[in-house]
Amino acid sequence: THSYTKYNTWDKIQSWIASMASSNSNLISKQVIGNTYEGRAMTLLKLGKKSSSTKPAIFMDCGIHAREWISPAFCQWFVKEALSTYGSDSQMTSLLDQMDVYVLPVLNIDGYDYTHKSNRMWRKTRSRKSGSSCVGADPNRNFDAGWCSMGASSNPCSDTFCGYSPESEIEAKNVANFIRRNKSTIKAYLTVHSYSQLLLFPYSYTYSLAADHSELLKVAEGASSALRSLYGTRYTSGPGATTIYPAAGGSDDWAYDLGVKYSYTFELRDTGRYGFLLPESQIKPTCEETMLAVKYIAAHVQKNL
Ligand code: 0X9
Ligand code: ZN
Ligand code: ZN
Repeated sequence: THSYTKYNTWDKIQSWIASMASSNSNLISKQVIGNTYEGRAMTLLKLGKKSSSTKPAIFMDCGIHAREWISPAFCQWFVKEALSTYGSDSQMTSLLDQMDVYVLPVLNIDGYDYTHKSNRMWRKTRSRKSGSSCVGADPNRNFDAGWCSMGASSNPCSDTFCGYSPESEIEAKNVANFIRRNKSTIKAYLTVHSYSQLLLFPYSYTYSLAADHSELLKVAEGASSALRSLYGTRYTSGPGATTIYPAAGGSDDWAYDLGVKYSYTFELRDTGRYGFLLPESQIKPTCEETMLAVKYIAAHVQKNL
């Protein structure tokens, strides 16, 4: 059975998605944005008060990297909190009244399923191509942003393989197509990873500073302080290239260059004690503190609509 304080399998998450969407129809709807390489439906949840006009939106995905289990746990937590605090929490109420929040609970579903069934440390997709016996590409090296120019590998056996071309991975392509289709309404792009306790923003494919660098930094620092206020967890914020490492083909840089100004990558707990194997006892505190950061960013986006 599904639990917000456990690492749920894809089967559990899939039925959770269906039940969330059917039991809260005034605030939530779902749509399939495509299928994964292995044929699983990529279902996007849309949270927000129904409106007759098109609302501005925030897009958030989790589980780009298969082994980063705290990430999908956070997307599930976010949906639960949004629905359960709408009407009582003034900020959440105002957010969902004014904006829609698209949540993709698991982007790399095939990889996530593989980490539950075969190899806990798998990172990439599960696509195959004749000519190589190695499986998968790194979906966060596969977006069309300085593609494969640095911090990525053209070797199909590498964990940071950029793929055979930009958006060669159907999961990246489905997300990119959705964001392109909705680019006039999407004001923020949030992507959730682990671990290292970082709040990153563009660029990672170049050392050049983003045009909106100072605003992105100010908002990241405010979000990090909000996060720290709950349990004292320290985050570092900055551009990806200098804060973690240069790495091209990431979804954050791609969304930013498309015109989505507020583009952030979260690297959740911890700083390496448990790494990807973060104990389930830390799901609740990690998610509660991260909610504060996401809500801080959302409030800033709302203020600047
Ligand atoms: O390397 C990544 O894709 C991310 N770190 S992780 O340990 N979760 O793999 C960082 C992504 C930062 N953004 C870009 N490189 N565009
Ligand atoms: Zn990651
Ligand atoms: Zn809560």
